[in-house]
Amino acid sequence: MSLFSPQLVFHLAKARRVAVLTGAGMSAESGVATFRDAGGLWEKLKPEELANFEAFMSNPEIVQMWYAHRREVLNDVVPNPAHIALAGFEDLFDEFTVITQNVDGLHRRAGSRNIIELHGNILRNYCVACRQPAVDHELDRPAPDGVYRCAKCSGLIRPDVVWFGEMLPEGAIERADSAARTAEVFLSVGTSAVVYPAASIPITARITGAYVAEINVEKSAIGDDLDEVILGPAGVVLPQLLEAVVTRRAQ
Ligand code: BJW
Ligand code: ZN
Repeated sequence: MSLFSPQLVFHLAKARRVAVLTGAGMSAESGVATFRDAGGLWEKLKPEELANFEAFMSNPEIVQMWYAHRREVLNDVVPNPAHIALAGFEDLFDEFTVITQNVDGLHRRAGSRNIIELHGNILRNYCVACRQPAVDHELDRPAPDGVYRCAKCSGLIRPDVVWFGEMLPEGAIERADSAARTAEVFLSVGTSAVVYPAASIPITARITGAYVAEINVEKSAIGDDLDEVILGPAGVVLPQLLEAVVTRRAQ
């Protein structure tokens, strides 16, 4: 039996503009830990307490170490079938936008081109004092006090990600909002949909007329407000959905 409805395949087969919001569940099958699931990155620490600027300033070495560890994990992982299927979807529509909350860069590595990174990218770093981007070798050699510092001004180096209470990158939410408003079909994949403004994007798409489906191993906080909830791993559902749409188009 099919995991998704014939309506979803029908809408995707005739759509010209499609957008997708992705979250940590998208990269779970690559071996990247999610935030809020059991065994996730924040099982023991409350996200709102760890991922903020004040936490970084009071404990820079711990926060830097945590991000350095996550960058190392990324060296050893590859995009999974869910990322690859989304990259394949891009060729089917006039406009296909991947709006991601993920900071891992796996969509680009899988071949997606039209990507909006709402929460930044963990592979970029910059100095909190002079705002200059840090070059990789500055992160290879920690300072004697165990903290990564800027080679130019000795300011603290932080990842170019968005913490709680911080603004999203310039223009990112506007571009995402516009993709949601013009989309005929919108997919919300692997996100718990508890962090805003990202969680409001599928709702915007639905209010402005898109058919909105969620793909998740369990229903998210916004699942009840969408047209369809597909329960299953993204790496299984998305390749099947892509195949169904390509087949339907060929008929
Ligand atoms: C699978 C699977 C498989 C597992 N297949 N699925 C409106 C209302 C209330 C509060 C606010 C509001 N607007 C703003 C706020 C405040 C705040 C906020 O949202 N707070 C809430 C907690 C209530 N938002 C902000 O502060 C944002 N900034 C902002 O609004 O700026 C304007 C402003 C400035 C100043 C004052 C006021 C306003 C910024 C939010 C930044 C979030 N940053 C983080 C950290 C990034 C860096 C890092 O990576 O370390 O982003 S938090 C963390 O959560 C990360 C994620 O991108 C984000 C979302 O998590 P995600 O992706 O959904 O992961 P999980 O783990 O929660 O869920 C995984 C899902 O996958 C689960 O559902 C699984 O079931 C599923 N899954 N395996 C499919 N194989
Ligand atoms: Zn500096």
